Amino acid sequence: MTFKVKLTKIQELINNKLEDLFNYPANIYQEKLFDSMKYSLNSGGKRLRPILLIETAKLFGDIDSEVYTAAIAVEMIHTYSLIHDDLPCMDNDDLRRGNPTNHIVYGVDTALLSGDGLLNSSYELISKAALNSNRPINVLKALSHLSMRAGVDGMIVGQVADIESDKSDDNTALTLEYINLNKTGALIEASMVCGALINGASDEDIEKISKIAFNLGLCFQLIDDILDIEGDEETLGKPVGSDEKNKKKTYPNIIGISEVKKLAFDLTIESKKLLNHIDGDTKFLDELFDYLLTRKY
Ligand code: GRG
Repeated sequence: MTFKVKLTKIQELINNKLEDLFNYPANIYQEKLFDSMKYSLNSGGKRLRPILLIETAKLFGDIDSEVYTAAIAVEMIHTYSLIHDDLPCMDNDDLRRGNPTNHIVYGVDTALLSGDGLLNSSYELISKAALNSNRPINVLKALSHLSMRAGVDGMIVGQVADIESDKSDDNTALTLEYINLNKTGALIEASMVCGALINGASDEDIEKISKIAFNLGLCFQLIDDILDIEGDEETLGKPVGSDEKNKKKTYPNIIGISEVKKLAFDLTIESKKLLNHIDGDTKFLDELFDYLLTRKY
């Protein structure tokens, strides 16, 4: 099976699992909330984080229901972060994946609450999976790691640093690295590490996976910055040039676009080398890292 076929298959599997969420009988208030949550969950993301979680878990064991649950939960957290990131008090974006953003369709109040709903439901799903698991400690370790990386020691502090740095004249590469490692890298790291934790990887392997994933997270943000300059609006599903318009501090602004491309390439090579030191079939992840380096959206 080619990489592209395998990628599509796993994306379809994740999409099916996401479509099964929030379909239970709802009262009239939940109905609007669930519609809003489902609107953003099922609007065509690449599903990178759940794919990373599942494929990392595969390196250390079989894929049982706990792995799928954590994968779905990570995508729910990612979706919440995008809904909140698009709000008028944050980036104030009208388009995401080619569709109107959640608050444009459902209003700012519902969009805010549907993000909150997705975040809480993600933790509810994983904690219930732990209660029903024959390896509850592994699942709880994953929950603990994920909540740390998605929270005030990860994604949220990355967002705060981003907002604060926009208000200041601090534009050092070091500040930008802190922002990107936390805002974007933390959830990517958590995805891979949670897959490894659930399947009982050793501390040594967890450390390697964490390093690989942080590299990948940084590279992912660099490519995002490049696409905001050189990307195609239709393919991206959002306007290009928004970093420039919003006077964002980005790597291309600080070190120039050709240096950014070189850095992204080097980070990918480094991740692939580290991946080589993990036992198990790493072929798909290796190809995924190449795909992420050359992605167009
Ligand atoms: C708590 C009020 C409040 C807000 C939270 C934490 C946060 C807002 C935002 C940070 C998350 C964020 C938008 C990070 C940027 C990462 C990024 C490049 C996202 C796009 O990821 P893709 O390309 O998206 O994987 P798809 O569309 O494929 O799912």
